[in-house]
Amino acid sequence: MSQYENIWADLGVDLKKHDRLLRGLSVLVRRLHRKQKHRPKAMDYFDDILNDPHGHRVKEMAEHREQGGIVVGSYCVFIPEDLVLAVGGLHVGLCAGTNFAEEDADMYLPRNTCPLIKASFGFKVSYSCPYTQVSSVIVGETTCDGKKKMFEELANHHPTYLIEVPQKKNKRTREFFTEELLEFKRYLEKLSGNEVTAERLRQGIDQVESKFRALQRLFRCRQADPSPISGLDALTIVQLGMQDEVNRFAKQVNRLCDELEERISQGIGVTAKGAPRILIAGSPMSLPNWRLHNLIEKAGAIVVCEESCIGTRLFSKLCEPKGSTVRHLVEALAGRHLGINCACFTPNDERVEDVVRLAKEYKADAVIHYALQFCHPYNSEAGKVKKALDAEGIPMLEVQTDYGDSDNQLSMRVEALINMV
Ligand code: BJ8
Repeated sequence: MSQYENIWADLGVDLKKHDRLLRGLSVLVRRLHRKQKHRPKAMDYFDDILNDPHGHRVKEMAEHREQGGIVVGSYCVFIPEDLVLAVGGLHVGLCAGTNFAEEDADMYLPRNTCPLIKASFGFKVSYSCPYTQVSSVIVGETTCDGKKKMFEELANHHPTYLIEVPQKKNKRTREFFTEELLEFKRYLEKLSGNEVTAERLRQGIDQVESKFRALQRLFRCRQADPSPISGLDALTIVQLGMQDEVNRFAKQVNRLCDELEERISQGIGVTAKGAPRILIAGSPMSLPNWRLHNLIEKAGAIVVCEESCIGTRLFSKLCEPKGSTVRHLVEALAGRHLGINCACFTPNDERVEDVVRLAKEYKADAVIHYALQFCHPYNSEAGKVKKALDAEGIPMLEVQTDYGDSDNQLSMRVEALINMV
């Protein structure tokens, strides 16, 4: 029996289902992460979290709530963690990357719903995720239609708040989004009983952006040839950053980067120099969606970058406030978030430009455009991305998958791409 079982039970977690979930996760970690060679020593911190994914951090969150604090869960990088920190709250990313609770989700959502939505919602209605259970509120957003409609149903199962995200980027929608975030600020103040002062918000932004800077540093290390870290490990770190305490996480990523930079100076990598380098662009890969990285790296190539919200879209933009009042800072947050080139925007040419630029910066030999099944925004953009990459002579493979287990066909296509570059 786990030392955390009482906490999970108090949160209303279905212990039997949860036990199955944890066992499945531990098999995956043994099969994928532990089998890798030449891993950096400073992965020890992240391995400890993987070994105990719902333990220590869930306990911290449950204790925070017992002491009167709030925990805010969300499914999208458009929800600013900075504002949550400014009211003394904790933030947790709840997106799920497994079909574990698909059957539970199918009772409420259309079958042809994106697997990320089904998985995340399924965790709620199956009571199998302690992070979902510990959330005082889940904050949704109006990005894709599937999510919008899921949030309507979610509100029947959990306290929910919705932020309207514009679909176009211009001065008017930036003003609108600023007002939307100010409204969210007022909501958080009421929920927590704490006021957002300019000083607290500045501190919140500094903490979040020190995490972003640490991730930027990690990704710069991946530009080296040979890369000092596998794509699987780098992806896992970004995934774990959705739940971990922000300062501790940034410190550990920086500690890892010290080692990676040392490795780079000595020419030490996880593959031989010259191994095929792959950039993945598209739908976010939430924990434990490690399938594509595993296939690519098992075939002898290395994933050097993810153009994704569990990747560069999360951390590339920083705030540029034009003053120091709360309104100035919230305006800067709106600007930072509207700089995220999610496929839910139209037009969204900036994302196509990002993929081409990143492919060059990371010296990628090929791009895999990854879209989840029924994810219309990313599936629809694949053609434009391919055209732009074709013009630069960079090969692209278009992949569309769900969270199912069958790898055969995907594996053959990935190997064919790697043999070609
Ligand atoms: S900012 S990518 S985190 S919305 S994969 S649920 S788009 S059907 S997750 Fe996303 Fe925010 Fe955009 Fe990023 Fe819909 Fe597509 Fe599913 Fe998606």
